[in-house]
Amino acid sequence: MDCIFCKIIEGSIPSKKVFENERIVAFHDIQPAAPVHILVIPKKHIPTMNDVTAEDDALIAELFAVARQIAQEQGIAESGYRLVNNVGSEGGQVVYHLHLHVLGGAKLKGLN
Ligand code: IU
Repeated sequence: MDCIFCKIIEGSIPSKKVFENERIVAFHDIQPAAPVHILVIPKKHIPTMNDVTAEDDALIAELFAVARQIAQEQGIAESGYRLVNNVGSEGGQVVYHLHLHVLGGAKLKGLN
């Protein structure tokens, strides 16, 4: 499959993984936009949030649970952080494999 995140999941493209189980992988973003910038992705290839179905409810809940755990492990849970999911071209999505950005470690600008 011609998907960069699927290749990261299978290990043919290296990444700095911080979490992995049977369903989810998390790794450091290669171009961090904040002191902490980790991507949390399902192993299932879902292109965008628009492609999520009710069948994925448990998976999406787990994605958020893993993001919460990572924020705690990275020491940004108490100070605060941002979870971002870009959807489609006007949403700024570049990689068409569903991912949650976990951003923190500094006062984040924008959106408020
Ligand atoms: P977006 O939400 O699709 O715009 O975010 C894609 C992110 O994936 C972006 O922050 C990139 O820096 C990041 N990324 C990566 O970590 N490793 C890669 O090989 C590629 C993109 I391509």
